Amino acid sequence: MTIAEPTLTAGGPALPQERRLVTDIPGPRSVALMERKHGAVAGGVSTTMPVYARAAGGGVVVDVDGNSLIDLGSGIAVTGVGNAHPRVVEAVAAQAALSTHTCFMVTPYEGYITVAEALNRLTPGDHAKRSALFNSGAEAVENAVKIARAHTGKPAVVAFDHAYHGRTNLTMALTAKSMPYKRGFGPFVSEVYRAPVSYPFRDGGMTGTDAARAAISRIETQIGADQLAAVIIEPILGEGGFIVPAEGFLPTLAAWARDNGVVFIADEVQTGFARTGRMFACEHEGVVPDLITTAKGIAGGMPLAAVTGRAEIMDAVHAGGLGGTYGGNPVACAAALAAIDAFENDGLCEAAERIGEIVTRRFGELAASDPRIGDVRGRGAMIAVEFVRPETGEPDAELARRVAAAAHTQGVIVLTCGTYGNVIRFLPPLSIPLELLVEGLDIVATALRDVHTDSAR
Ligand code: PLZ
Repeated sequence: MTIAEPTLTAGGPALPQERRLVTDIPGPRSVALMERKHGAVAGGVSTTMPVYARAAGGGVVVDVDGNSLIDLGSGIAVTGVGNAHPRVVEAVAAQAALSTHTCFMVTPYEGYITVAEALNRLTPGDHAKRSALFNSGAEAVENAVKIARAHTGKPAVVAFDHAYHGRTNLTMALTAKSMPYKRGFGPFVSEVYRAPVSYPFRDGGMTGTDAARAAISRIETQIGADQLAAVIIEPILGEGGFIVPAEGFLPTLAAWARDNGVVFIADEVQTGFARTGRMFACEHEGVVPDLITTAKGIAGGMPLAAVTGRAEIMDAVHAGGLGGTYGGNPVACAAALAAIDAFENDGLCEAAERIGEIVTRRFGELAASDPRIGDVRGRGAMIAVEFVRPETGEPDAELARRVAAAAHTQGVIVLTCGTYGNVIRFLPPLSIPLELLVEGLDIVATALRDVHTDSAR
């Protein structure tokens, strides 16, 4: 079988925005690649779908067999501007033709500074800021902790129940969930402590301020503010299940941190860059973090990450104390500038809000008649559905897994998440055509209905 080449436009693949299945999922070429993977790639690196991508753009991923799949995952919240966005592709090509790497620590270049300026301008708060660039979310988080320690001279860091901050040694310690992220990989670093978070669906409707007071009490009794460099929190806890803390939780925690000389770090790696309908999720409650970590959406799919924060905190580190060979690579910076331009000027916050309304309405209506849907929550283009056993309210991970698997075979890329694995999350590209979004949601809803009828339980 021959597969039609995608038409190449000025910058990227102009793919028909449709779901089109021409083979079973996975098709024969994907099956063959999966066999090669088993022989060549470390077994610890697993894939959500057994389908190999060839091209992607708008709201679709086209696989090696020519199937066009609806993308409700954005490569885990990365391609907010759309995959292979034409202006990103153009910027990448132009920069790559000039230089692919010189190392900012050796012979620096303007793009890095322009990205830092953009981040200083766009992140919450109008105080003086500085930024430093890295390669991945985990690396940004590690550096935020280093900076907070250098500034405060204190050792301890608090992370929260259900948190996800990465897979490196320090960030594994910050991440809450053992399987698959931590099990067997210890020992972990010391001076990382965990506090309870507000989880409205599972904490009996505690108010945000009460939940924050409980966390603060834990911190004060078990650590002490005089030992604590930083608290780090995702404004919406992503991998943990798209948990939106009750109103008041984040502002109360941020105010306590400010009053106690503790650096408040917002990990916006997943929530950042228009994903939640605002440029940053902290804005929904007017929270101004001292430091903010970003990655994922920042560069339209190129690896780039950043720590941005108060100038006096960022500048506490001695010269040469921050860096890395590739951090702020010029091609990644060029991609980021094109992506940031799209986030600011292409109405992507509004697009995220529209997506959120559609997903919330669809699953909110279903929830009214389907008691297996315990909760529908999130903001903007970051909405999740939490599945439960109706009799007990216990998490139903098997249902989430089966619904996702059924959607996958129908050509819809959808991801699960959650500490208990019982959450399906929707993270479409903000540029997805809305008809395609609706079709994808229909398929997930049908999968849910059918799992019901053929369920042995
Ligand atoms: N902080 C809030 O969501 C990455 C992880 C997928 P990296 N989330 C996706 C997986 O299974 O590895 C993430 C995040 C938040 C930090 C990170 C880490 O970002 O770019 O994956 O290092």
